[in-house]
This record gives sequence, C-alpha cells and structure tokens, in this order.
Amino acid sequence: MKKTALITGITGQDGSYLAELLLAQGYRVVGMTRRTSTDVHERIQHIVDDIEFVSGDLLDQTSMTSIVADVMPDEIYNLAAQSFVPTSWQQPVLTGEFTALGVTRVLEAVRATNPKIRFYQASSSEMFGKVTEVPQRESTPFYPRSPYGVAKVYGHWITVNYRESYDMFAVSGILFNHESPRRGKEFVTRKISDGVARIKLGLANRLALGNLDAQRDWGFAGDYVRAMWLMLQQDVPDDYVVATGRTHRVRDFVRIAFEAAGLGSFEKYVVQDPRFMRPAEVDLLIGDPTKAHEQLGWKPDVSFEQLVEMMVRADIDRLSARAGA
Ligand code: NAP
Ligand code: F7E
Repeated sequence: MKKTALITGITGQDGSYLAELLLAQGYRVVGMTRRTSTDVHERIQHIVDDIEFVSGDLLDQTSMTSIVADVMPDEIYNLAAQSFVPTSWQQPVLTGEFTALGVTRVLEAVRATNPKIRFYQASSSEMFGKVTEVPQRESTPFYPRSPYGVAKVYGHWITVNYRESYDMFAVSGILFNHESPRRGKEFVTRKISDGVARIKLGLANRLALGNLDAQRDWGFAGDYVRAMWLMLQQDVPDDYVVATGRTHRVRDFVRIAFEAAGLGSFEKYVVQDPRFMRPAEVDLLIGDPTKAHEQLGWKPDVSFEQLVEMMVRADIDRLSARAGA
C-alpha cells in the first residue's frame, strides 16, 4: 500500500529534499503551503507536478485539523517554522507562535484525528546554545541563546510530552546545521557561497559578515532528510541527534569557499560588519551522532569540503546562467 506523507514547510530547503526522497520511495506526498501573493515553489519546481498541495498555516488550528483529517497521512514531517535566528530577536512573539505553539497545533490535529499517525518534529542544535557539554548528545541539557532556540526547546518537549501522554509515535530530530545550494541566502553558508560567486564573476568586490569565529557542525541537507525518514521507520519512537561530529569556524568555510572559486586569500574581500553580530551568540556546536549511527544506521555521505565546493559551484553556475540569459 502506498504510504502518504504530509510535509509542513515543503517550500523550504529541507522540505524540498525530503519530498524528493519520499517520492523516490513511492510515497504520496502532500505539502502544506500558506497563501502567498508570489510563487514560493522555486525549490520544488522540478517536482511540483508530483506533489499534492493543501493550503494551511501553523498559526491556524482549524486549517491544521481539517488538513490532517482530509489527507489522512501515515506520517507527518513538521518542518515549517520561522527558522532564521536573527529574526527571532526582531519578532520574538511571532517566532514563538510559529516555531513553538505551531508544533502543538499540529500535534493536537493528530491527537484529535488519528493518534496512530507518525509525527516528526524538526528540532535543532540551537537548543544546546551555550553548551554545557562537548560534544552534544541526546542527554545534553538545553541552554538556548535566542528566542528561536527557546521556541525549539518548547517544540521538542511538547513532542516528547504528547508521546508520553497519549502514546503517540512522535519523535524529535535534533539536527545540527545542514546546508545546500537551496539554503536561504540569509544563512551564513549560502551568503558566503553567493558572495564568493558574485566576486568571482565581477558582480561584487566585498563580502560583509559578522562573527567569523563561531563554530558549527555543518552537514549536507540531502543527507539529513534521510535521518528524518529513518526515525519514522523505527519500531519505537525516540529522539536522535543528527550531526557529522566535526566542527569548523565560519572563517574556515570562508577560506575554503574563496579557494574553491580560485580567488586565493579571502582577507582582501571580507569585512566584518557589526550589523551581523548577535545579541547572544552560540559559540560552539559539535554533535555526537553515535545513537543515529548505531540505531538508525545513518551516516552522512557529503564531507564539509565537498559541501562548500558544491555550494560555491552551484552559485557560480546559477549566476553565470543568469548573466548569459
Ligand atoms: P526554511 O528553508 O526556512 O523553511 C521553512 C519553511 O517553513 C518554509 O516552507 C516556510 O514557508 C514554512 N513556514 C514558515 N512559517 C510558516 C507558517 N506559519 N505556516 C506554514 N508554513 C510556514 O527552513 P529549513 O532549513 O528547511 O528547516 C526546516 C526545519 O528544520 C525548520 O523547522 C528549522 O527550524 C529546522 N531546522 C533546520 C536546520 C538547518 O540547519 N537547516 C537545523 C535544525 C532544525 P514559506 O516558503 O511560505 O516561507
Ligand atoms: O549562522 C555566524 C552567526 O544564520 C551560523 C538555522 O538553520 O542552524 C541555523 O542557525 C553562524 C552564527 O545559522 C554571519 O553568528 C557570521 O554563529 O547560518 P546561520 P544558525 O544561527 O546556526 C540551526 C541549527 C537552526 O536550527 C536554524 O534554523 O554564523 N555568522 N556572519 C553569520 N550568520 C549569518 N546569518 N550572517 C552573517 O553575516
């Protein structure tokens, strides 16, 4: 029997890779999108005819409940969120509505409709924030450093709570940063790959960044959506850290990106701009993915260096094609 998956946040980076993966596995894929006046299907344009779309919003309980009742999914992947950390200081209440309470709305829709539906919550390494242990694993205490991180801690615990209160198959994937050529351009990796491509093609001559010393455990989004799917195929619901187990500074990403484009040393192009500093920073993240390796059989395929090169190459190709068009 063909399984049905409902994805919230299907127009985002992870939604696009997850939809590809599930379609390749023969799923009926239903994507929830919110009403917009412009087209937001850029990342899923190539598979748009294979997906069914339903209109809803994490802010709206009525739409969530009727979507779950109409679609009758076997699995729900709750990827929708306000996911950009700096915006969470500018819009802390809205971030809480989407990223925290939005999770409860989806869980309530499941509980009221069919508690047998398997539910995945997109939790984040930002929950570890000012880390209390290195590397971070499933048992590491949370110490979030932004309204986004605080909202994700709520989303994590409400998922655990519904699992324990209602015996639901609800799991939380604690994913460390994962990137790709489809990453939003405001996130640092894509900002760098796009900026490097612009400098390479003579469209810009400098790149303004914030804290170059922050350390992140960066992986490839295409690898990470596999872990989401594996979590929902287990016999017992559980939470997992998904990470590479390696960390790099922002300046390492910058250096490799400039080298990949054949631009040499980055120092003459990169300027530090206080506008991109944060009120409270997460200085160091490095995950321990042992549990995901051992219990899910999950391992990432793409290395850090391959990821940087892939992103730089994709942005150079994209901007060159646009210039030639
Ligand atoms: P993304 O590219 O920012 O995508 C976010 C998605 O959420 C978009 O499809 C967006 O729709 C949708 N959305 C936002 N608010 C909504 C609302 N009120 N109702 C319905 N949909 C809404 O994020 P991503 O990188 O794919 O990440 C996916 C999830 O994983 C997010 O929950 C994020 O917080 C979490 N996460 C990401 C990472 C990472 O490194 N990428 C790591 C850990 C956790 P529009 O297109 O309409 O804006
Ligand atoms: O920042 C530093 C910045 O915005 C990474 C989201 O997907 O991953 C993401 O959150 C680091 C930070 O991602 C700039 O200070 C320096 O230390 O790419 P980012 P993030 O905040 O780690 C987690 C796991 C999520 O869950 C989130 O949804 O880079 N940095 N200069 C900069 N960051 C940005 N954005 N722009 C700069 O110019």
